[in-house]
Amino acid sequence: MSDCIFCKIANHEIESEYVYEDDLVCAFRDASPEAPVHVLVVPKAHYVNLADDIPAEVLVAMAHAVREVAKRTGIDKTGFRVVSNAGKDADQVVQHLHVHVLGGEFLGSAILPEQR
Ligand code: DGP
Repeated sequence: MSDCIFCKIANHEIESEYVYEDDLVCAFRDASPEAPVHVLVVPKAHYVNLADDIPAEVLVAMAHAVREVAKRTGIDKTGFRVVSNAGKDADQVVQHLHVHVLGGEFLGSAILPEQR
């Protein structure tokens, strides 16, 4: 989509701090980190969120990218959280499918950082 910021980052029209990339997905540091490690994994093709009809190969690539991000940022052993906001009630701000990978400190049991 021409006016989508994550399409532009995923296709290098706008550069970002990339952590991982392959043919289907890329991962880059969140601009407003909520944890010492906060990386977004996004597909290169445009989907709005997980309520969309996402091809299985894209979902597999995203899961693989999460594992790579965890390894490359050193949180694979200490633990991490994966969150994907979908739609209004989840307060999804960027309308391009993405998962947040959060870690690098104890995150507690609350899902939302402001509840910690
Ligand atoms: P949400 O749609 O609420 O799941 O969160 C969107 C996240 O995207 C939020 O944590 C901030 C991040 N973000 C928004 N714009 C940019 C950007 O231009 N670059 C980067 N790296 N992150 C962004």
